[in-house]
Amino acid sequence: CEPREPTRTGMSKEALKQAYIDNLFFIQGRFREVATPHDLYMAAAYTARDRLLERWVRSAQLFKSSHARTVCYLSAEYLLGPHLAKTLINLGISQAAREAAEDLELDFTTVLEEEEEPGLGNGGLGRLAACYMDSLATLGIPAIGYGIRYEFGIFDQRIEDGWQVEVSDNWLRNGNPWEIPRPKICFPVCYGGDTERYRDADGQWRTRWVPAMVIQGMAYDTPILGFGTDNVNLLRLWKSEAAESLDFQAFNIGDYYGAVHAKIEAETISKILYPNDEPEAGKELRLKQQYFFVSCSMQDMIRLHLNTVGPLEQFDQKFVAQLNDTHPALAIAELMRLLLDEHLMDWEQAWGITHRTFCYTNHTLLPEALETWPVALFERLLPRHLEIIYEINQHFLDQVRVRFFADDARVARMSLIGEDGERRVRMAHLAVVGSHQVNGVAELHSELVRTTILRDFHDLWPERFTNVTNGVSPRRFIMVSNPRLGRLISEVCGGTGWARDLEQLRRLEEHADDPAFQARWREIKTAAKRDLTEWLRTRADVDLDPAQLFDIQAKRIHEYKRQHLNVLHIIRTYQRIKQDPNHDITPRAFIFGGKAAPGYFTAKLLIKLINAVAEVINHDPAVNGTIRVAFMPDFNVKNAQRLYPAADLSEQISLAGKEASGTGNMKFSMNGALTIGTLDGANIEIRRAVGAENFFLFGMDAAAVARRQAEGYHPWEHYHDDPELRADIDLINSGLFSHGDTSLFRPLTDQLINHDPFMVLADYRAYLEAQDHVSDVYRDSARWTRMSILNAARMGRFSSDRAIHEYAERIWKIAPMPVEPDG
Ligand code: 26Q
Repeated sequence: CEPREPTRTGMSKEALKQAYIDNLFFIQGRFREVATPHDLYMAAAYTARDRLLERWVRSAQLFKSSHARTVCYLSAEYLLGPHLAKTLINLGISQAAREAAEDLELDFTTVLEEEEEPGLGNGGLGRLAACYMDSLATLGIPAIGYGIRYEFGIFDQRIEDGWQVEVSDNWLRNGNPWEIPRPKICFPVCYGGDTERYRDADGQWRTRWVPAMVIQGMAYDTPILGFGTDNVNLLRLWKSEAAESLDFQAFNIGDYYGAVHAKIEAETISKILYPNDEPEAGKELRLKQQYFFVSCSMQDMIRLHLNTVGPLEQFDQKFVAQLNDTHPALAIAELMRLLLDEHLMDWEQAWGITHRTFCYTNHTLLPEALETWPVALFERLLPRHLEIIYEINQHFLDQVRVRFFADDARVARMSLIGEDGERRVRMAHLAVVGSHQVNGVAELHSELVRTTILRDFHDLWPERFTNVTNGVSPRRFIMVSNPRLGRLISEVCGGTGWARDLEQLRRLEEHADDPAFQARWREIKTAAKRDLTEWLRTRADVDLDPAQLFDIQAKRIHEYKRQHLNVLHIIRTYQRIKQDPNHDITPRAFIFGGKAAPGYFTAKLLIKLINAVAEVINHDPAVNGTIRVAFMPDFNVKNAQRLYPAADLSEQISLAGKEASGTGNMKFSMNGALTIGTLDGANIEIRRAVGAENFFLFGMDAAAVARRQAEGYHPWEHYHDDPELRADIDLINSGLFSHGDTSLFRPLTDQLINHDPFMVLADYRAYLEAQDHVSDVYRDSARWTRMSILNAARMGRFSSDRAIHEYAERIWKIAPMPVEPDG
């Protein structure tokens, strides 16, 4: 008889069944008859985890023995989404696991649904970090993702009476089977106090930081496996806790209350993710968080380096550190501090190493989103880092003065310290000065980075600037999210190789006009629309019809993203139906999803408006179900996976020049949605890839926006000149959507008519025309389906694998190190 496969590593259905039963028994202490859905999920998670760990250990051994150059991705956010389904796919045992579940009479889908996702991010930037971790492992590039293990991630969103209500996200409540605590990997992190000068053993003047408070960070590791490879990388998240020694000290002198208080204060630092996607003035805890994870991470990198390579002089040969926006930019000052003060290096050498280690990705041009911190706060919290930043600034500005003689205005503009009003540290300037490469996240965005916010820096160091257009993981956003489509693609491509080589999607093109293939394509779309309809029926109390055109806008609620432009189109369609019941309207379901920052009043009012409009339209007999409006509550990765496959039309309607890249645009298009969009962010590149004839373009481009703004923009002229626009805005204020309250939505409409900073009214007419075109094309099902297939077929470039390949080659100079399969 055949030898049995090892229970913890075997990949066959039989091995998985045995492992599952074992884990249910030995980890959860349960047998089938009494197991809760959570027990069943945990047993599945541990079954996958054992197989992950085996590959992880082999990866770690290889990387250690070969002194592999390693990418350290520094990000305050990781929006990972559920692990189980993705891990099974990457292990290549999705099918075997499903069959094992069937044999055990388990409902596989219910088991998967039981997982609580780690929502350790706000939106695009955090999700990008997760896609990049997935691609780093898939490409076999040794990497560590460093971040914060927030005890509470992004809030869960409920909708009550049409308003957003935030519910705390207690994601660790039932335990997290994917993380491995590392109590021995912990580092002290200091705050406050003063600095003092002293002479070292060689008689050199040195600085020592005498902090007021010390806490510690402890590592929690999550293994990240690539697809179709045995490479496993590490996501290392830090949890803050009281430094043990300090605890004891307080206890010894009898200050029990003080000791417990210190413990609580320490634990507060990694307690909760800030739910805003732009900085708020002077939030001290946020700065503490940033320094906390950056300090632990830099100390950990130095420890790893000393354990393997040795001399710190070679630090930048072992590591490259990518800053995901400015949130971790303090790492530059922290590495300098560690090299200067703790490892007694001289300035020039320390600066050389630091500068060669860091690279910086910018994700925004919005002035209100650029991070700056009051010098006074810095001085109080991080006095030593402020000194170091001053010294970096001095060296840097000397360089500027040499290059641009007697240009004081330029020096003031470029300084790391802003002097207009309250003195502030400019984190983007620190990031650029301390890095050897700076990139934007889409072609237009990178161009605008060079010519607007970082123009002076580009004048000084043009070679430092580059572009890497964002990408998304086809494993997550096709295979996991849309398995039906995944299977069809595998059939066309002859296997799952396309998921590692997304250019293979091109092979779909040959079938774009084949009626039989088109029919299958539509069936897949309709099935996904049915699934979503069913979900929304119970979760959002709305009845959609899968025959309708599913028109979806899902992203953070923000004025620059212009959800209100979408609402104006809905209201226009509604008025057309009311005015002429025989008006030939293409049936549509308008679907929204997205969270608003809890303190962002206008965004929350927009959610209320969408729900108020939904309430009226969905219950108006005159509409007769032709159009429907739905707000999907709690847009997170899990729910996003339900949306993308069901979309016919993807709304990417930000004001040109405002959306750095967008990544939802890519996820929709990969799933066969057509885009209605402006020439903003990556939309431009998506349109170029899929062909202008397969993209519904409208509105001003970034240059036209700049011209209009320079001329002086007067939104009320549009309001006065366009009777339909006026009627739409007036209907909002009529009280129809607010039980007669004519003032509820005034803040929104007044802003539009009088200020309209994102030029909604200027693009209104063009948007309506593009939407009418959409409606016409949708009626020609063969034409639409062809366009849909071509969209998916031409999205190869937008795989995060392509993006990571570019980072690895052009920026990090790092080669893959594949882990050979065992046996
Ligand atoms: C900063 C300081 C204090 C508190 C919060 C923040 C903060 C947190 C999150 C600032 C910004 C963010 C998130 C930004 C973000 O998600 N940007 C998006 O990044 C995507 C990936 O590059 C792009 O596709 C989007 O265009 C961009 O908006």
